[in-house]
Amino acid sequence: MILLGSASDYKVAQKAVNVFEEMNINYDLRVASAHRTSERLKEIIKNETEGVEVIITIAGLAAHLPGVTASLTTKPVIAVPVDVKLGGIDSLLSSTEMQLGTPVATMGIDRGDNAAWLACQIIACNDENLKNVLKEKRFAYNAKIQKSEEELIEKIAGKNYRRTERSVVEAEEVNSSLKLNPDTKVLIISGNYSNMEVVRRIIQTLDTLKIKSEYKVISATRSPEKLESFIKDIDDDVDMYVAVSSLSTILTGVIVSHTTKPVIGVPCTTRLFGIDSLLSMIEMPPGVPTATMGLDAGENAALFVGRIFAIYDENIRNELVKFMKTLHRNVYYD
Ligand code: RP5
Repeated sequence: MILLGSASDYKVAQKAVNVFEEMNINYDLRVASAHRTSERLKEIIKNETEGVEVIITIAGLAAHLPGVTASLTTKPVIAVPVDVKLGGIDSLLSSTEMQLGTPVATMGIDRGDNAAWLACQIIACNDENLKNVLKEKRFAYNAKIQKSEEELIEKIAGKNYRRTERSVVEAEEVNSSLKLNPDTKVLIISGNYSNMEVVRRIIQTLDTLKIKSEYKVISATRSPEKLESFIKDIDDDVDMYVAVSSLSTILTGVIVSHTTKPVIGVPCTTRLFGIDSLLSMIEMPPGVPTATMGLDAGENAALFVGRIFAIYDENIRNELVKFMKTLHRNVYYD
């Protein structure tokens, strides 16, 4: 289901609609503002989302639509911040920086297309056919980019343009030597050891939800071949990834570029209050979404993973509901 805070957000929603039409995925579209029509929103989420697998919320300004929606459901909620004022940064921050218990996977500003791509990746977790279609689409991007390069060069037609010679460098045999436990469903990758506290909180929350995970520490800049070969080796064996990264989050970019499985990203605070990692993780080009959580929000990343599994797995749904009840008790002291 695609939810808009206002009909004026349709220009962004249209991008999601186009992807669903291309991918042949059924969708519903509603307009309900979290502030102006809160009862209507509650009515839709509570009574009209049975059978819906993923909810995409699209809103600008103080965008509380994603968070309020996430508080009313255990389904995965994706947010698309809309550029209405401040270049959309207001709505980006109000979508990502969610409180513990209500995870929202946020896309780049106006990236309605990526919200639909992520929704497809989530649905594909339980749909082999869609999994294959997503892989085909990935190859189609190669052809598209190659064609655009040719057109561009033709257009430049500069007399000093020289294409560099192709010289084949023998690739070094890379053996990642990293293996996964056979029952691992979620792979957590951290770029360094400084963010291990966040990793610990992800693992602990996944354990509570009874979801098997394991973690590896691999740097995307210091051991790029190792990371690439590892992802290629194990991609068919995991359902999804959680990537923990700080500074320029090359790690998430690399993982996303080698898989069509959902990648949930946790930007961490090292410098600049973490704004560098948040923005470099979230602002992905069309077709390669990173489901970005709030800064250092390890638990919410695990809960978002839980929401994806809960679509098809009743046991995990029950664990998720149990976890939420404990949280509510802590908040209300009852
Ligand atoms: C938000 O306020 C909406 O999601 C929209 O992006 C923005 C402006 O809404 P309108 O005044 O155009 O209805 O709630």
